[in-house]
Amino acid sequence: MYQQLREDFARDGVVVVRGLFKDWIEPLREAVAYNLNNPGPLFKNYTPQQTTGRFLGDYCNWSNNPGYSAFIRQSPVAQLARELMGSQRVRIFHEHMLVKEAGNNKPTPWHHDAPYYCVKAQQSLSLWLPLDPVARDSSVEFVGGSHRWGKLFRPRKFTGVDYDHDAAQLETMPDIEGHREDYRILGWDLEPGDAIAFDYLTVHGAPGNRSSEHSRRVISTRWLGDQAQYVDRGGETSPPYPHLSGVLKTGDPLPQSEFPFINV
Ligand SMILES: O=C(O)CCC(=O)C(=O)O
Repeated sequence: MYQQLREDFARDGVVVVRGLFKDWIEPLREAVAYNLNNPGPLFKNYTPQQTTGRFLGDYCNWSNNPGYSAFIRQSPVAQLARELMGSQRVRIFHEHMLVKEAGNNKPTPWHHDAPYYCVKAQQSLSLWLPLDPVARDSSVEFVGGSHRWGKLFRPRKFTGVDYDHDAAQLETMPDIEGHREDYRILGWDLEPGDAIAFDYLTVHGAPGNRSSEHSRRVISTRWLGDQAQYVDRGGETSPPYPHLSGVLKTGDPLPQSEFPFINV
């Protein structure tokens, strides 16, 4: 089952996985409802000016949210991540809830995730798992093969503003939206149970939620393979891990207590 997916993932840096998570949709909907009712310390409204059609996010709550924990430890996600990354072992970095309410008109800017993170890894994978049907024109989309560009672009907040520090003087993301025809853009219609796996280096973005009827509720879980090292990015990271900064230095192994390997 995994061989074709693994080849596609290696070539494109992104792959759609159909139907694997059907049994996890109801439990994850409950887990997201719990999260929205009990926001974590890092909860964000990326659309503070809006009262409807908001874009809400939260992350790093999985160990306090039984539904997220069960998904991470008991669903097929860890095995899928290991197979696609081709690693011996698989560890959780964090989960990220991303809810775009009906009628949301806020695109998620084109970006890739690696430069936001306090981690460097050869093997990485995020699984973007929608809990509602998502039409192609409301779905996250990717530049096929961009994980192999050999570039790191300056992080941009989901509010659309660039990070104010840039210790590494990273490149600015090209204007992909303005030149879509120059890129191999991949995206899919998704039903609950489907998911998209992508490398931390793969460039991606998302339009607003064009559905006027339902939210686009998503859980992205972020995974790492055998070798993953802490990186001091010289300033803000997303997620922030203030308790690790100053304790770990670039090149240190990640602590198992915070980013455990998951049995598969
Ligand atoms: O859901 C979105 O709008 C963006 C998702 C994303 O950037 C991610 O999961 O890394």
